[in-house]
Amino acid sequence: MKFSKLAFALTLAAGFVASAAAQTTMRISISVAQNSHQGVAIDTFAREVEKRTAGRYKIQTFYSGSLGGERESIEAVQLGTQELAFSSTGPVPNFVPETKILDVPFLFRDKAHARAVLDGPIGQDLLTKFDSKGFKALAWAENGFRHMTNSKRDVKAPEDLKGLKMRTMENPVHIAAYKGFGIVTTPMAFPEVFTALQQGTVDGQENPLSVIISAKFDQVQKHLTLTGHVYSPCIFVMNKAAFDKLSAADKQAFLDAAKEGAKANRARVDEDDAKGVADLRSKGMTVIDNVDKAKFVAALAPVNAEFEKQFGKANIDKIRAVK
Ligand code: EAX
Repeated sequence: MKFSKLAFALTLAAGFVASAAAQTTMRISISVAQNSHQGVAIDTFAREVEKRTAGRYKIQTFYSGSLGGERESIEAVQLGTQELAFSSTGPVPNFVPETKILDVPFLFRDKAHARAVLDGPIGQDLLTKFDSKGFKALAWAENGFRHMTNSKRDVKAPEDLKGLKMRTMENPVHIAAYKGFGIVTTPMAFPEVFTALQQGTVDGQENPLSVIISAKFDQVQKHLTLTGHVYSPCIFVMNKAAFDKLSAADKQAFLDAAKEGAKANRARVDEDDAKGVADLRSKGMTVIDNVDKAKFVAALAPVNAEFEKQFGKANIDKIRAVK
Protein backbone atom coordinates (compact mmCIF):
# COMPACT_ATOMS: atom_id res chain seq x y z
CA MET A 1 0.00 0.00 0.00
CA LYS A 2 2.71 2.35 1.09
CA PHE A 3 4.72 1.45 -1.98
CA SER A 4 1.88 1.95 -4.42
CA LYS A 5 1.05 5.28 -2.81
CA LEU A 6 4.64 6.36 -3.35
CA ALA A 7 4.55 5.10 -6.92
CA PHE A 8 1.33 6.99 -7.44
CA ALA A 9 2.86 10.17 -6.04
CA LEU A 10 5.93 9.75 -8.24
CA THR A 11 3.79 9.17 -11.29
CA LEU A 12 1.82 12.28 -10.47
CA ALA A 13 5.00 14.27 -9.99
CA ALA A 14 6.49 13.00 -13.23
CA GLY A 15 3.24 13.76 -15.02
CA PHE A 16 3.22 17.22 -13.51
CA VAL A 17 6.80 17.87 -14.66
CA ALA A 18 6.02 16.57 -18.13
CA SER A 19 2.86 18.62 -18.50
CA ALA A 20 4.53 21.70 -17.04
CA ALA A 21 7.20 21.40 -19.72
CA ALA A 22 4.56 20.82 -22.39
CA GLN A 23 2.83 23.95 -21.26
CA THR A 24 5.64 26.37 -22.17
CA THR A 25 3.66 28.55 -24.50
CA MET A 26 5.07 31.44 -26.46
CA ARG A 27 3.35 34.00 -28.65
CA ILE A 28 4.17 35.19 -32.16
CA SER A 29 2.25 37.78 -34.15
CA ILE A 30 1.90 39.33 -37.57
CA SER A 31 0.12 42.47 -38.71
CA VAL A 32 -1.51 40.88 -41.78
CA ALA A 33 -4.12 38.14 -42.17
CA GLN A 34 -3.48 34.43 -41.57
CA ASN A 35 -4.17 33.63 -45.22
CA SER A 36 -0.97 35.27 -46.40
CA HIS A 37 2.75 34.82 -46.96
CA GLN A 38 3.28 35.88 -43.34
CA GLY A 39 0.57 33.58 -41.97
CA VAL A 40 2.29 30.68 -43.72
CA ALA A 41 5.58 31.77 -42.13
CA ILE A 42 4.38 31.74 -38.53
CA ASP A 43 2.09 28.71 -38.94
CA THR A 44 5.04 26.71 -40.31
CA PHE A 45 7.30 28.03 -37.56
CA ALA A 46 4.78 27.05 -34.85
CA ARG A 47 4.35 23.56 -36.27
CA GLU A 48 8.11 23.03 -36.64
CA VAL A 49 8.91 24.25 -33.11
CA GLU A 50 6.36 21.86 -31.64
CA LYS A 51 7.62 19.00 -33.76
CA ARG A 52 11.31 19.67 -33.12
CA THR A 53 10.88 20.07 -29.35
CA ALA A 54 8.53 17.07 -29.05
CA GLY A 55 5.72 19.36 -27.98
CA ARG A 56 7.58 20.94 -25.05
CA TYR A 57 7.15 24.34 -26.66
CA LYS A 58 3.87 25.53 -28.04
CA ILE A 59 3.71 28.62 -30.22
CA GLN A 60 0.46 30.57 -30.16
CA THR A 61 -0.10 32.50 -33.38
CA PHE A 62 -1.80 35.89 -33.65
CA TYR A 63 -2.82 37.52 -36.91
CA SER A 64 -4.10 40.80 -38.36
CA GLY A 65 -2.42 43.02 -35.79
CA SER A 66 -4.53 41.57 -32.97
CA LEU A 67 -1.55 42.10 -30.63
CA GLY A 68 -0.71 45.48 -32.22
CA GLY A 69 1.10 46.75 -35.29
CA GLU A 70 4.65 45.80 -36.21
CA ARG A 71 6.38 48.50 -34.17
CA GLU A 72 4.32 47.59 -31.13
CA SER A 73 5.06 43.87 -31.45
CA ILE A 74 8.79 44.44 -31.84
CA GLU A 75 8.70 46.68 -28.81
CA ALA A 76 6.83 43.97 -26.87
CA VAL A 77 9.47 41.42 -27.89
CA GLN A 78 12.24 43.74 -26.77
CA LEU A 79 10.51 44.23 -23.39
CA GLY A 80 9.77 40.50 -23.12
CA THR A 81 6.00 40.90 -22.76
CA GLN A 82 5.73 38.94 -26.01
CA GLU A 83 8.30 36.25 -26.86
CA LEU A 84 8.30 36.40 -30.65
CA ALA A 85 7.22 38.50 -33.61
CA PHE A 86 7.37 38.23 -37.36
CA SER A 87 7.61 41.62 -39.01
CA SER A 88 8.67 43.46 -42.10
CA THR A 89 11.79 45.57 -41.59
CA GLY A 90 9.58 48.67 -41.75
CA PRO A 91 9.86 49.70 -38.10
CA VAL A 92 13.04 47.69 -37.36
CA PRO A 93 15.58 50.54 -37.92
CA ASN A 94 14.03 52.31 -34.93
CA PHE A 95 15.45 49.44 -32.85
CA VAL A 96 18.45 48.22 -34.89
CA PRO A 97 19.68 51.14 -37.05
CA GLU A 98 22.11 48.91 -39.03
CA THR A 99 19.14 47.35 -40.87
CA LYS A 100 18.22 50.68 -42.50
CA ILE A 101 20.40 49.97 -45.52
CA LEU A 102 18.16 47.07 -46.59
CA ASP A 103 15.27 49.45 -47.28
CA VAL A 104 17.17 51.59 -49.79
CA PRO A 105 15.06 51.84 -53.00
CA PHE A 106 16.20 49.96 -56.10
CA LEU A 107 18.97 48.24 -54.11
CA PHE A 108 18.10 44.69 -55.11
CA ARG A 109 17.75 43.51 -58.71
CA ASP A 110 15.23 40.80 -57.95
CA LYS A 111 14.12 38.40 -55.22
CA ALA A 112 16.95 35.96 -55.94
CA HIS A 113 19.45 38.78 -55.35
CA ALA A 114 17.77 39.87 -52.12
CA ARG A 115 17.59 36.32 -50.80
CA ALA A 116 21.25 35.71 -51.65
CA VAL A 117 22.26 38.85 -49.73
CA LEU A 118 20.11 38.04 -46.70
CA ASP A 119 21.20 34.39 -46.55
CA GLY A 120 24.84 35.28 -47.23
CA PRO A 121 27.49 36.95 -45.04
CA ILE A 122 25.95 40.47 -45.19
CA GLY A 123 22.52 39.34 -44.03
CA GLN A 124 23.83 36.91 -41.45
CA ASP A 125 26.11 39.58 -40.00
CA LEU A 126 23.11 41.95 -39.75
CA LEU A 127 21.25 39.31 -37.72
CA THR A 128 23.93 39.54 -35.02
CA LYS A 129 23.30 43.30 -34.64
CA PHE A 130 20.00 42.49 -32.90
CA ASP A 131 21.74 40.78 -29.95
CA SER A 132 22.78 43.91 -28.10
CA LYS A 133 19.27 45.39 -28.42
CA GLY A 134 17.47 42.67 -26.51
CA PHE A 135 16.59 40.47 -29.49
CA LYS A 136 17.63 37.20 -31.00
CA ALA A 137 17.00 37.49 -34.74
CA LEU A 138 16.21 33.92 -35.83
CA ALA A 139 16.01 34.28 -39.61
CA TRP A 140 15.33 36.57 -42.52
CA ALA A 141 12.18 36.01 -44.50
CA GLU A 142 10.34 38.13 -47.02
CA ASN A 143 7.54 40.59 -47.60
CA GLY A 144 8.45 41.11 -51.26
CA PHE A 145 8.92 43.93 -53.76
CA ARG A 146 6.67 46.86 -52.97
CA HIS A 147 4.35 48.48 -55.50
CA MET A 148 2.23 51.65 -55.41
CA THR A 149 -1.54 51.77 -55.23
CA ASN A 150 -3.86 54.78 -55.05
CA SER A 151 -7.44 55.87 -55.55
CA LYS A 152 -6.78 58.92 -57.75
CA ARG A 153 -5.02 58.06 -61.00
CA ASP A 154 -2.94 55.67 -63.04
CA VAL A 155 0.70 56.17 -62.16
CA LYS A 156 2.66 55.65 -65.39
CA ALA A 157 5.68 57.84 -64.70
CA PRO A 158 7.30 59.28 -61.56
CA GLU A 159 5.66 62.70 -62.19
CA ASP A 160 2.27 61.06 -61.60
CA LEU A 161 3.24 60.46 -57.97
CA LYS A 162 3.63 64.18 -57.23
CA GLY A 163 1.16 65.38 -54.63
CA LEU A 164 -0.33 61.97 -53.87
CA LYS A 165 -0.94 61.57 -50.18
CA MET A 166 0.36 58.14 -49.31
CA ARG A 167 0.60 56.08 -46.18
CA THR A 168 4.16 54.91 -45.58
CA MET A 169 5.67 52.55 -43.06
CA GLU A 170 7.26 54.05 -39.98
CA ASN A 171 10.63 53.78 -41.70
CA PRO A 172 12.95 56.77 -42.15
CA VAL A 173 14.47 55.47 -45.41
CA HIS A 174 11.07 54.99 -47.04
CA ILE A 175 9.85 58.38 -45.89
CA ALA A 176 12.91 60.16 -47.31
CA ALA A 177 12.67 58.26 -50.59
CA TYR A 178 8.97 58.82 -51.17
CA LYS A 179 9.36 62.52 -50.45
CA GLY A 180 11.93 62.38 -53.26
CA PHE A 181 9.10 61.34 -55.59
CA GLY A 182 7.05 64.32 -54.44
CA ILE A 183 4.69 62.11 -52.44
CA VAL A 184 3.02 63.60 -49.38
CA THR A 185 4.04 60.98 -46.81
CA THR A 186 1.86 59.90 -43.90
CA PRO A 187 3.55 57.28 -41.69
CA MET A 188 1.00 54.96 -40.12
CA ALA A 189 0.85 51.51 -38.50
CA PHE A 190 -0.47 48.83 -40.83
CA PRO A 191 -3.65 47.93 -38.92
CA GLU A 192 -4.96 51.46 -39.57
CA VAL A 193 -4.28 51.47 -43.31
CA PHE A 194 -7.45 49.87 -44.70
CA THR A 195 -9.71 52.35 -42.90
CA ALA A 196 -7.48 55.28 -43.85
CA LEU A 197 -7.74 54.28 -47.52
CA GLN A 198 -11.48 53.68 -47.24
CA GLN A 199 -12.15 57.02 -45.63
CA GLY A 200 -9.81 58.88 -47.95
CA THR A 201 -7.49 60.04 -45.16
CA VAL A 202 -4.76 59.03 -47.61
CA ASP A 203 -4.93 58.51 -51.39
CA GLY A 204 -2.63 55.55 -51.54
CA GLN A 205 -0.14 53.17 -50.03
CA GLU A 206 2.61 50.86 -51.22
CA ASN A 207 3.06 47.17 -50.45
CA PRO A 208 3.98 43.88 -52.11
CA LEU A 209 1.26 42.01 -54.06
CA SER A 210 1.11 39.48 -51.19
CA VAL A 211 0.04 42.22 -48.78
CA ILE A 212 -2.27 44.03 -51.23
CA ILE A 213 -4.13 40.78 -51.86
CA SER A 214 -4.32 39.52 -48.27
CA ALA A 215 -5.38 42.95 -46.97
CA LYS A 216 -8.02 43.23 -49.74
CA PHE A 217 -6.80 46.70 -50.70
CA ASP A 218 -8.46 46.15 -54.10
CA GLN A 219 -11.71 47.01 -52.28
CA VAL A 220 -10.47 50.53 -51.53
CA GLN A 221 -7.83 51.20 -54.22
CA LYS A 222 -8.38 51.39 -57.97
CA HIS A 223 -4.91 51.95 -59.42
CA LEU A 224 -1.87 49.71 -59.05
CA THR A 225 1.53 50.30 -60.63
CA LEU A 226 4.25 47.66 -60.48
CA THR A 227 6.98 50.05 -59.44
CA GLY A 228 8.94 47.45 -57.45
CA HIS A 229 10.58 50.50 -55.90
CA VAL A 230 11.90 48.76 -52.82
CA TYR A 231 12.41 45.22 -51.56
CA SER A 232 10.84 44.60 -48.18
CA PRO A 233 12.51 41.93 -46.03
CA CYS A 234 10.79 40.25 -43.09
CA ILE A 235 12.37 38.86 -39.96
CA PHE A 236 11.64 36.43 -37.12
CA VAL A 237 12.63 38.13 -33.87
CA MET A 238 12.65 36.64 -30.40
CA ASN A 239 13.20 38.13 -26.97
CA LYS A 240 16.90 37.60 -26.23
CA ALA A 241 16.43 36.43 -22.64
CA ALA A 242 13.72 33.94 -23.69
CA PHE A 243 16.06 32.56 -26.36
CA ASP A 244 19.03 32.39 -23.99
CA LYS A 245 16.99 30.30 -21.55
CA LEU A 246 16.54 27.52 -24.12
CA SER A 247 18.80 24.45 -24.09
CA ALA A 248 21.35 24.27 -26.90
CA ALA A 249 19.22 21.70 -28.73
CA ASP A 250 16.06 23.79 -28.36
CA LYS A 251 17.89 26.90 -29.60
CA GLN A 252 18.76 24.96 -32.73
CA ALA A 253 15.15 23.78 -33.02
CA PHE A 254 13.89 27.38 -32.95
CA LEU A 255 16.50 28.49 -35.52
CA ASP A 256 15.66 25.58 -37.83
CA ALA A 257 11.93 26.17 -37.42
CA ALA A 258 12.41 29.81 -38.43
CA LYS A 259 14.34 28.70 -41.53
CA GLU A 260 11.45 26.38 -42.46
CA GLY A 261 9.03 29.25 -41.90
CA ALA A 262 11.10 31.48 -44.18
CA LYS A 263 11.18 28.82 -46.88
CA ALA A 264 7.38 28.45 -46.85
CA ASN A 265 7.01 32.23 -46.75
CA ARG A 266 9.22 32.82 -49.79
CA ALA A 267 7.43 30.10 -51.75
CA ARG A 268 4.11 31.81 -51.02
CA VAL A 269 5.49 35.22 -52.10
CA ASP A 270 6.55 33.60 -55.41
CA GLU A 271 3.04 32.18 -55.82
CA ASP A 272 1.39 35.53 -55.02
CA ASP A 273 3.71 37.36 -57.42
CA ALA A 274 2.88 34.88 -60.18
CA LYS A 275 -0.91 35.09 -59.78
CA GLY A 276 -1.32 38.50 -58.15
CA VAL A 277 -1.74 40.80 -61.13
CA ALA A 278 -4.40 38.65 -62.81
CA ASP A 279 -6.16 38.26 -59.48
CA LEU A 280 -6.21 41.99 -58.75
CA ARG A 281 -7.32 42.81 -62.32
CA SER A 282 -10.18 40.37 -61.96
CA LYS A 283 -11.18 42.26 -58.80
CA GLY A 284 -11.35 45.51 -60.74
CA MET A 285 -7.96 47.13 -60.27
CA THR A 286 -6.21 48.84 -63.16
CA VAL A 287 -2.67 47.49 -63.21
CA ILE A 288 0.18 49.31 -64.95
CA ASP A 289 2.78 46.58 -65.33
CA ASN A 290 5.17 48.10 -67.86
CA VAL A 291 6.64 51.28 -66.35
CA ASP A 292 10.00 52.58 -67.43
CA LYS A 293 11.92 51.66 -64.25
CA ALA A 294 14.91 53.79 -65.24
CA LYS A 295 12.76 56.92 -64.93
CA PHE A 296 11.78 56.04 -61.37
CA VAL A 297 15.40 55.29 -60.51
CA ALA A 298 16.46 58.63 -62.03
CA ALA A 299 13.82 60.52 -60.06
CA LEU A 300 15.42 59.26 -56.86
CA ALA A 301 19.00 60.12 -57.85
CA PRO A 302 19.32 63.01 -55.33
CA VAL A 303 17.86 60.90 -52.50
CA ASN A 304 20.10 57.98 -53.39
CA ALA A 305 23.14 60.27 -53.25
CA GLU A 306 22.05 61.08 -49.70
CA PHE A 307 21.73 57.38 -48.87
CA GLU A 308 25.21 56.73 -50.25
CA LYS A 309 26.55 59.37 -47.89
CA GLN A 310 24.58 58.05 -44.95
CA PHE A 311 25.27 54.32 -45.38
CA GLY A 312 28.59 54.46 -47.23
CA LYS A 313 28.76 53.95 -50.98
CA ALA A 314 31.08 50.99 -50.42
CA ASN A 315 28.44 49.23 -48.29
CA ILE A 316 25.73 49.82 -50.88
CA ASP A 317 28.03 48.66 -53.68
CA LYS A 318 28.89 45.54 -51.71
CA ILE A 319 25.21 44.59 -51.60
CA ARG A 320 24.71 45.44 -55.27
CA ALA A 321 27.71 43.29 -56.21
CA VAL A 322 26.29 40.08 -54.70
CA LYS A 323 25.48 37.64 -57.49
O1 EAX B 1 4.45 43.43 -43.07
O2 EAX B 1 3.30 47.95 -42.83
C1 EAX B 1 3.43 47.46 -43.95
O3 EAX B 1 3.15 48.07 -44.98
C2 EAX B 1 3.97 46.06 -44.08
O4 EAX B 1 4.40 45.83 -45.36
C3 EAX B 1 2.86 45.10 -43.74
O5 EAX B 1 2.41 45.31 -42.45
C4 EAX B 1 3.32 43.67 -43.85
